[in-house]
Amino acid sequence: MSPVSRGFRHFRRRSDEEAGRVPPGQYVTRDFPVLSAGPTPHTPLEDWTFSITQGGEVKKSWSWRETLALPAETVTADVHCVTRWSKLDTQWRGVSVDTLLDQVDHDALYVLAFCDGGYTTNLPIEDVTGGQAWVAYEYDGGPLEPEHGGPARLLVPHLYFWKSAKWARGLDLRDADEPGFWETYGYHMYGDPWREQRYAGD
Ligand SMILES: Nc1nc2c(c(=O)[nH]1)N[C@H]1C(S)=C(S)[C@@H](COP(=O)(O)O)O[C@H]1N2
Ligand SMILES: [Mo]
Repeated sequence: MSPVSRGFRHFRRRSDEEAGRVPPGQYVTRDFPVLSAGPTPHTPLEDWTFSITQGGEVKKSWSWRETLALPAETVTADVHCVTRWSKLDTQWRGVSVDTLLDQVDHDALYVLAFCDGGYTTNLPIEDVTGGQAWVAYEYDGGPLEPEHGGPARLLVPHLYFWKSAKWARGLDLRDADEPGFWETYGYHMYGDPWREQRYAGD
């Protein structure tokens, strides 16, 4: 077989594989677009904490050093933005949300992630536990860049990427599912890319 058709077969195989990994209405990009609703915050690491809160009370809080000292995981995941780009095989390192919530006694059903800059997003507890969500502080083997949410962001790759809150500073435990920033503006409360839950009513 000629090198040309071998190259073609290789291309076909990869696009077939990608097709099964790309949710409906999405296209694959190799860029890493920046989508931020406001300016990039620059909180000094000595002032940074990640907190689990409930009813206005801090139940547990980790400094930057304490966060780095927690067991870390390397994660490879596909991410899907509601503006229709998907990025395959993104590589992250961070702390599983399980590791954080294991240190807190609670029976909450939802969390509202909160961030420097005021962004929030709501998630069911079921979707941030069971090895599905991380507080990520490395991307592609280096520190997470400020534009992409550094020093640390939430990573919840099985939901649309707006749920992966950048500059995350904590999770507020909730009994009820209350909309966050984009959800208040009509984005879907849950945001499953495979069911195209882009906007309320999808
Ligand atoms: N704090 C904060 N987190 C955020 C956003 C934001 O505006 N502020 N945008 C969300 C949206 S809509 C997307 S698609 C991703 C974009 O992440 P990126 O800029 O690293 O691509 O971050 C999400 N997390
Ligand atoms: Mo987005």
